[in-house]
Amino acid sequence: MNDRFLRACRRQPVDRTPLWIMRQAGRYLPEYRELRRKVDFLTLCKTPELAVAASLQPLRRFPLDASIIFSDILLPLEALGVRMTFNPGPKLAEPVRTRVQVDALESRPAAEAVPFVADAVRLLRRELDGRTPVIGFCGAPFTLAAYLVQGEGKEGFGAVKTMLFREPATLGHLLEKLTAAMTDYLRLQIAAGAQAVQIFDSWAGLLAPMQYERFALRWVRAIVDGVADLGVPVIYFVNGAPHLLEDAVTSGADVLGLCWRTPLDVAAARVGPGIALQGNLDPHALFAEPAEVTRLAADVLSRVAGRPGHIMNLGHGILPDTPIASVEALVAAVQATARRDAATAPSACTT
Ligand code: 1CP
Repeated sequence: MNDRFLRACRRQPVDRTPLWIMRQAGRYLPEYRELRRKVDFLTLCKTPELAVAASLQPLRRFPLDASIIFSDILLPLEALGVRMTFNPGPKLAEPVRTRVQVDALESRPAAEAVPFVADAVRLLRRELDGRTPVIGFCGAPFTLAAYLVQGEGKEGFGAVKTMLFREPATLGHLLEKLTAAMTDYLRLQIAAGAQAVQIFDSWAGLLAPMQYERFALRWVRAIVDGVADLGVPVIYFVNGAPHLLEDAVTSGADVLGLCWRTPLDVAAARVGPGIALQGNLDPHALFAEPAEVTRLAADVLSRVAGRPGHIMNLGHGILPDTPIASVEALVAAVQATARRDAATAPSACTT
């Protein structure tokens, strides 16, 4: 089995840096666009055979070191009774803005509300047969609340920040419910066979350190604690948060996923050696010519070369118009590190 991704999560030695790409199944792949011409996004997520087909698409093209279940961070909110559509971003039937609405959220077990996710994990494990590990995921409570309160994706997510300052107790109550639901949801995925999980905090960077602990980090810590007994590595991806790194590292996760804004060597010095790092090539770097992509990827890799625990990735999800040739250049740059390491490592039979 290819376990270099899991080994890097645990800061164990690896033959080369593992690579996977956030949003690796998606619209930059012609075969994904083809699949989506036949079926809408929610049906794709809710049909295990189709979700697994989407998860496998990037692995057919590129020798990636991990596979991620095909879904969306908002989908498990159906367990709370939230209804949504996608076009292409999420839109909720009704934003959740009042204490009465928060109190009315249901708490159905994920196994009942979204059983197709567990089925997809099982099927993906079977199809991969050890070729790569399977990553499960969820949204972090603050990031989910940002969508729930706003009702859709929106620059700045002003509605949740307004609630934070005007009605902090209501937001706290919402975050508590989301934390319980996401703990249950990750446990379901791990029980079905997910070998690592990632918590996406895509919008926690909108918070100042004064609010980050109370409204984002403590809930992430509760989820990490809530799955710790299951023994799989946890990745905490926090986007847009160079001002929060020293706090984020206290989440308890095994791996800190970084956005592209902080050079990895700087981040490594700030967080210390006790946690693996994931990232962090700027997704827009993939719009450069392939030779430049190679150079930029090599730069990211070199910044933490020799530091135990690095998983190569982008600093945020891959963009829909990304050229395939750029992903190939990224893959080649990661593979070149193994050849370079082999060339510079002392030969085993010289002594
Ligand atoms: O293989 C994979 O990695 C794809 C699976 C995946 C994941 C991990 C999808 C499919 N979405 C996500 C996570 C996700 N969804 C996040 C966290 C990662 C991040 O920060 O990028 C977020 C914030 C969302 C919310 C979301 N869903 C957006 C973002 C835009 C917005 O309005 O705020 C979008 C475009 C979606 C829909 C969606 N999810 C996934 C896909 C492929 C799509 C596009 C739907 C389509 O047209 O096919």
